[in-house]
Amino acid sequence: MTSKTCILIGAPVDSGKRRAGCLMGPDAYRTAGLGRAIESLGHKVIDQGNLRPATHERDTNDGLVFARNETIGWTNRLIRAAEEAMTEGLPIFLGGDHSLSLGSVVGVANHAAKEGRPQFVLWLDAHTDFHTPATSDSGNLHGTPVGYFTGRPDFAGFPEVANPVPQENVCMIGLRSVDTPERLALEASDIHRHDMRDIDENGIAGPLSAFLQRVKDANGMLHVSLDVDFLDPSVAPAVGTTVPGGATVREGHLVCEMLHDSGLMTSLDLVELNPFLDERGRTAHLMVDLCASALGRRVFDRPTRSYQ
Ligand code: 5AB
Ligand code: MN
Ligand code: MN
Ligand code: MN
Repeated sequence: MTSKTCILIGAPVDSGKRRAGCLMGPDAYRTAGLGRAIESLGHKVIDQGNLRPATHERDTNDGLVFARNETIGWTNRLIRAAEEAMTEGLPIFLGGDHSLSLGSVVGVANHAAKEGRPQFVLWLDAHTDFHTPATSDSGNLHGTPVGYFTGRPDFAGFPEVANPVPQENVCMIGLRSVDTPERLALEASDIHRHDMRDIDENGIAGPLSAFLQRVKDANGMLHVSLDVDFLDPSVAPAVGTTVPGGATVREGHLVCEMLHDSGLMTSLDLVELNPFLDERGRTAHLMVDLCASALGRRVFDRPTRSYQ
C-alpha cells in the first residue's frame, strides 16, 4: 500500500444555507477518530486545525441569496488552502456545508492546471448542486458549487474561476432530488449523472469503474466530494437536507474501496455533516469509516483491478 500524507483542513463553513450546525462538523470528525483511523492505515496525518474565512464585507441578507459575502470569504480562503495543501499531500476538507467546495475544487483545479494535468470530480450527493445564484429558488449557496467550478455565470463578487472543471470530467452518483432549472441545465451539459434508479438497476460499481478508467487514461487528478446526504437518512441522519432512498452503507463503502484500489484520488471533501442532528455520533462515525475505506481499510486483499 502506498502511504500518503493526509492533510486535515477544518472548514467550519456554515454560510451555505440557513439551518446552522455544520460549523461543528470538523470537531465531530476529530471526536469520531478520523485522524487515528487514517494513521492506523499507515498514513501520515497533518491536522491544520480549523480555518476562518478571509476578510469579507458584512452580509445584510436583504436579498434572496443567503450570506453571499461570508461565502465569498470562505471561497477565497479555501482556494488558497487547497492550492497550498496540494503541494504537500492529499487534502481532506472537513466541512462544513457544501459551499466549501466552491473553494476546495477551484483550488485543487488551479493546482492541476499548474501540473499540466486535467482535473476530474466525483460528486457523491442526493443533489446536483448545479445552481447559480441566479437560478436558485432557496438562495442557499450550498446548492451551487458544481455550477461555480464548471464555470457557469452569475457568481458576481466571487473569485474568478481560472481553471473551470470541464463538464465531461464531472461524474455525479446518488442523485434523487434535482430542481427543474438544475435538471434542464444538466441535461444540456456533458456532466455524467447517475440517479438512484440507475444504481438500483445496474449497481454502483459499473458507472464508477467506467469513470475511474477515464480518469486514469487521462492521467487526471481526482477530487471526491462526499455529501452526507448521498447516504440514506436511516443510516446517516445528521444532515439538514435528508432525502429518502439513498445509498446503503455497503454502497458507500464499495465506492470508497474502489476509490482506494484505483489509487487515483488526490483530494477529498467530507461535507454537510450537522452534528446537532446526529444520533450518538453515528453519522460522524460512518463518515470516518467511509474515509478509512477510501484510504485503504479492507477486510481481505483482492486481486488488482484493471485501472491500476
Ligand atoms: B446540498 C436545493 N436544490 O438549491 C437548493 O445538500 C437543495 O449541498 C440543495 O447538496 C442541497 O436549495 C445542497 C433544494
Ligand atoms: Mn451537496
Ligand atoms: Mn446534498
Ligand atoms: Mn458516467
